Amino acid sequence: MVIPPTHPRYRSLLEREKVVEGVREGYVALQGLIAHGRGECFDYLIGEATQPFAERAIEAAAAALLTARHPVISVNGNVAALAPGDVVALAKAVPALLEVNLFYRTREREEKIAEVLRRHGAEEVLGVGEDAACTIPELFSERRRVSCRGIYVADVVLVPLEDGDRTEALRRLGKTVIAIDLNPLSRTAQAASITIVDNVTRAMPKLVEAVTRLKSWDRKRLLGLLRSYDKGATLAEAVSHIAKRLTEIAASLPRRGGVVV
Ligand code: PTJ
Repeated sequence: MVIPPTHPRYRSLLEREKVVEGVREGYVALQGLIAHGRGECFDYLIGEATQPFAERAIEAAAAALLTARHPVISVNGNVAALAPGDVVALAKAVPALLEVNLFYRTREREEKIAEVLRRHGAEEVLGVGEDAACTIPELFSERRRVSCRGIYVADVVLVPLEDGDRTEALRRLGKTVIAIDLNPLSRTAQAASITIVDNVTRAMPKLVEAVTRLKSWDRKRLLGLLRSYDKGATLAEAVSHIAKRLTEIAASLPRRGGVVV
């Protein structure tokens, strides 16, 4: 499908097409379309731009990744469709390991996602086939199967676009979880250690930028930045931002007395 760049919703339509293409190629779950629609709705409410609360979370996330002993980036179907190049660039910049971890796990999807990442320059992709031999306790979805060299032993895990159960299970294991989720009310957003309320397509390149910028900072300064990040306050700001925006939009809508016939 050809979308003219002049279309007012060009970027959004292009992203939708990428997810649809991922379904056609067999690596995005059908349910990924529904998840994407939910994301689009929240992006609309946020204003389809990275807001200051997201910028602050991105800085904290960069500090967490740079001070980690064993950072891992978890990749699912939607992320592979929407931001494969940025995910690989981030893994290289930190450096961090890449691991495929799927809610609707099939061997075929695992392999296809690893292939997409390799096409974008990834050298090693964990979590495919027998490599996902370790188990996250108390988690009953297919997400429980993880790489013994990756998420299982990670101290910091980046989970762009995630379901709440795994975030909670990873937190219970004492791991720092960084989530990217457009819905500030989701269980993932609430349970993560650091929540970036933004579109994965905008947040990922900004995260690569932040990691590159903060790389020259010493550990003490990075830990100071991390300590100053307040997740509760940042989420509250995201919700207030949406509420304020909607109130302003409602106030600006033209009012007419009665129905024009
Ligand atoms: O590839 P799999 O098998 O691991 O499955 C992936 C999906 C996304 C289908 C699975 O994890 C799922 O069902 O997720 P949920 O529970 O629908 O949650 C997805 C969350 O991501 C929702 O809170 C959405 O608002 C949010 N979201 C959707 N698109 C984006 C997003 N957040 C950031 N950027 C987006 N582009």
